[in-house]
Amino acid sequence: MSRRWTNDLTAQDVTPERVFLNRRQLMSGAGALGIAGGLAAPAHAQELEPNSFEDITNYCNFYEFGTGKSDPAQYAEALTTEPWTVQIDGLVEKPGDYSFEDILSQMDIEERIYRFRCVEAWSMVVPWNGFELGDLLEMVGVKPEAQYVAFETAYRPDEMRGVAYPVLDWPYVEGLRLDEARHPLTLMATGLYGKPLPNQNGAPLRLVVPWKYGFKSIKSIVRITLTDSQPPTSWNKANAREYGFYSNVNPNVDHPRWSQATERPLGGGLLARRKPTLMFNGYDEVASLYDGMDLTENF
Ligand SMILES: Nc1nc2c(c(=O)[nH]1)N[C@H]1C(S)=C(S)[C@@H](COP(=O)(O)O)O[C@H]1N2
Ligand SMILES: [Mo]
Repeated sequence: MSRRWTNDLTAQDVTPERVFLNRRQLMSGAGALGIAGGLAAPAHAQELEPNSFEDITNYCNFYEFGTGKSDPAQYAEALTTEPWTVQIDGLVEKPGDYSFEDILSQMDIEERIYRFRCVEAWSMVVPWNGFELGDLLEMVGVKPEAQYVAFETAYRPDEMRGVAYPVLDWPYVEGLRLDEARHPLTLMATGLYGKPLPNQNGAPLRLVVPWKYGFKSIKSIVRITLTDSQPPTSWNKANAREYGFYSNVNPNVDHPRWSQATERPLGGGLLARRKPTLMFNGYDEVASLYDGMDLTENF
């Protein structure tokens, strides 16, 4: 398959792996409940202080393993990722249960260095390994009536201690419009920093949509369904006022509880200055997908 997209970022731009990992390893007393998110975000989340590095760095989540800051790193080990099967169904020509190995053998794995921006205001640059979701959709054959792609995370009470708590409506679900899903930037990630995905980052297969906020990147995917209607998404179900279906990075639209105009790059030191957040996280090539849409209404 030919390359349809080229990195503009290089190894020099990458957030050091140590910083990436420390997001979760650092412990902190500040409550993180609901920060994916922000179901019950503490009021100070809007003004992350330079000294609360732990707050910033641990805001990334895998709530199936708990809402505590160190929970995913501590408990995601329990997830069995081999064997792994992805059910692909709905409006496709070749529905079925596809083994992860089978998918891998048919896809082109490449490295993509992407900017990643979380709704809580921090940002980083992550080298992912993966394949284009568009290639997978091509493999299974999308029927003409399909307009959206729905994703579902594994739901395994025996392995996921966090699903015992109704913090979200399990299983975690996400969705994309079909044109967003087919865009060459949209990646199914299988690794990061040159290694297979750690469980806490969504092994063995997770979504990465670099022009959208981090919570769109659904982890440990077991089902992909092509539909003709807009699928539900976990954070929208939890708090529709704060999290819309589109979730495009948009400095012009404030989150109800904080501005989204700036971000704090991780790895620039604890006192790293905030910088302006770019529309679509700087990925201007997706702007045409939203021509004629009111992005304040469709946030
Ligand atoms: N299944 C599932 N996927 C999820 C989440 C989750 O809780 N469960 N959290 C989301 C949020 S809020 C973020 S910011 C990203 C974090 O990804 P990372 O930890 O690999 O950086 O995963 C997203 N995907
Ligand atoms: Mo998040």
